[in-house]
Amino acid sequence: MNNDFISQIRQGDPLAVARAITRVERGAFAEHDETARKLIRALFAFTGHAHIIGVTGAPGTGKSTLVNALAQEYRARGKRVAIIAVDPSSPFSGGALLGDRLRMQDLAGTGIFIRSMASRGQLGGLAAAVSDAILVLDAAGFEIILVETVGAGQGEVDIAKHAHTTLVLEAPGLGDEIQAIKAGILEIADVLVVNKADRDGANAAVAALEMNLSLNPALGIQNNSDKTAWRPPVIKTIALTAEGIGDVVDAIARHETFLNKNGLRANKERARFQDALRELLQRELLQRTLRTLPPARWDELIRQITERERDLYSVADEIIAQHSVPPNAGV
Ligand SMILES: Nc1nc2c(ncn2[C@@H]2O[C@H](COP(=O)(O)OP(=O)(O)O)[C@@H](O)[C@H]2O)c(=O)[nH]1
Ligand SMILES: [Mg+2]
Repeated sequence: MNNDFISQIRQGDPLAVARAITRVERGAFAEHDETARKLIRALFAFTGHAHIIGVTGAPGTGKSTLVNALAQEYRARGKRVAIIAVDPSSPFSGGALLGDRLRMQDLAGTGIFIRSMASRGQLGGLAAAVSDAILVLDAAGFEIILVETVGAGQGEVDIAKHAHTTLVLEAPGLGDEIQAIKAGILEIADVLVVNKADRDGANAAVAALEMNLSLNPALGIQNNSDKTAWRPPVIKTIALTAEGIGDVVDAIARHETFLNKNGLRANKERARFQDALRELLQRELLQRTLRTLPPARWDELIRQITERERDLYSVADEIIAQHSVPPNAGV
């Protein structure tokens, strides 16, 4: 790996950082990409300093607007900030692209790094791409990394697991039910934000969330032995006018202090890398196994299964026994 490139990334040079993310993104979706691996290997030792903030919630709740406002507030407080906007739902949606372009214009010249990433139809690849992009930004010295995801399904919740602090967004007027409760993402919230507080129903949404927190005392308990409790604060914002944004930044800081004081940051990191390593192994083992299996043999095995000559389990056992990778093969 070119040392100039690595030092440009580490200095936070925006073009080098953008190029690095393009490489790891390509690597995450490719079958085997040695460049992307070498890059992460070279950068990994310099990571571990950023505070990663996940922002999730139903489409239209105002995540992008809030993330932009948060980034500007952090900037005003002298922090180096980067944004990753993940849009797994609509990789080809012109609307999302247009929205992202407007956002980038909005942030042009502010020194805030922003990057959007789409799934290309593979959630597994997307999670790996986001995970690696976070590492690049961390190594590049960004102190705050904001990751925006649509909170609708399992894949998005997984991406939120990479965060040290997870914000769950609600907004009144998207239907009478609280989306986070419906989607079961309240469990992952460290800070609850009721955005669009300029609209009717914001106070009712706050009350519903507070009631839910009281009814489920387990919410907010972080996973440690002495069951140290963190009750997620519920904060009203008007992201459009940046009202309440300072309160959100303060709540995130309190959560960060709470994590550090109770040794819980390490738990978050363990959860994050356990997930990432599992996913990496799954992809690697599958790819390496299939690479040693001749296509004709694969077709024959599929034929045997469809003709009911053999069952799936014995075929899988055979493939694993005969074709899993010997050490040093395939790399
Ligand atoms: N009235 C009102 N509208 C908002 C507020 N925040 C965002 N919006 C609008 O809500 C729409 C969706 O916002 P966006 O940030 O794209 O939501 P996302 O889909 O969750 O990323 C946009 O038209 C925003 O301008 C707010 O605080 N009040
Ligand atoms: Mg958005």
